[in-house]
Amino acid sequence: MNNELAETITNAFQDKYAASPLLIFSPGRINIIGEHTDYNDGFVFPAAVDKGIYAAFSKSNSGRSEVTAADFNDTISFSVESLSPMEKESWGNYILGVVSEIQKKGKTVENFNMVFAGDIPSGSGMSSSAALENSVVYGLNNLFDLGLSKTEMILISQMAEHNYVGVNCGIMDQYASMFGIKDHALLLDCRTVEAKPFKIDFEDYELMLINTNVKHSLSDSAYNDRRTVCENISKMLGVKALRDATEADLKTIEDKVSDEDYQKALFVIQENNRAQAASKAMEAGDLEALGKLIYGSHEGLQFQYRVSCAELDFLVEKAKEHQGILGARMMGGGFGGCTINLISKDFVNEFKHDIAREYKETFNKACSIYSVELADGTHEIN
Ligand code: GAF
Repeated sequence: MNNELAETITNAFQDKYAASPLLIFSPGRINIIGEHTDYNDGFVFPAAVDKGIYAAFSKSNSGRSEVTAADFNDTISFSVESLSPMEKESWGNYILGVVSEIQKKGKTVENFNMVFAGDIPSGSGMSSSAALENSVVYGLNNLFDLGLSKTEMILISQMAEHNYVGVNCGIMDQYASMFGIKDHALLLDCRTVEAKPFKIDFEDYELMLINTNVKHSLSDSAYNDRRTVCENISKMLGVKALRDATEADLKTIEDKVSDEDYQKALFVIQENNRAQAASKAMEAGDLEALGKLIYGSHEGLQFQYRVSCAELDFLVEKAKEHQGILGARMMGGGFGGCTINLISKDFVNEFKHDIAREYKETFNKACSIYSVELADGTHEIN
């Protein structure tokens, strides 16, 4: 919990509106394994982290809503009675999208004021967007007594991302951010939207993130394109989603699709199997097996699903060469952001030191390294 940031946001809100706000924390997430499986109705293995969005809210009497992103020192003003998307890439779309989706549920949101800031490293792929969406829907649900369940709230956040932000994301990020449990990762079945919590204690090992500090352009359109490929192949196979297909099923249409699309669908089927196998490995305490699955996930993301980039591949290759690392892979949508590494505690310092130097030498920029703490999901701070 970042008490300093919580206090800064509260003070900024009080200075601006002379009122005590409702304060919400909504976390970012990591994902151990199960990438690009969520929109295929498959399994993912995320956890909420102790970094996220701090958002302060109150009702507005001015007939307008005002939202300030303290990090960018930028304010937008609008009326909840007439909403439309802002230009692409505007942070305001995360807010307006959520309000609009709440309204589509037949709920009445009055005008409000909001000030927010976050401590999720930008472009890290730890889903600051889902954290922001969830903070808005959770805050407005409390403020206006809307009676939304947590599951309804995450579906609203997801639809805001589809309809206002333009990314046809799955449900993983919003779920993990809303339902996170301290010290646990969640094996989430994205079809039933139900999860099994796993206590994460790897004893002599820990999870470490390395941020490439790059975000390559076109990642949103590449994401949507891949989702379309998966949906088209599901249709050809006559299944609801790729989660329902086996490798043998896919083989039957091999000559009807391009090799690239075939490999993408194959990746999804295999990644979904890996996510489930990972839960078995964790239940058995078999970290070596878990590590192999994690390396396998990266290989698939790199060569079959093609959502990696040179910086991510470099970090994973270096992890493979280094002593004490059981698994490493890119995390999240891809084209930048972080790798997640399952590393022996004995080698953390040495690897940090080596990788920082090697990354700098190769890409002429710094990577950032974080240990992660698994935290509770979106909640009110008193
Ligand atoms: C992004 C999306 F928002 C998620 O829904 C998920 O598909 C992920 O990429 C890839 O696993 O974070």
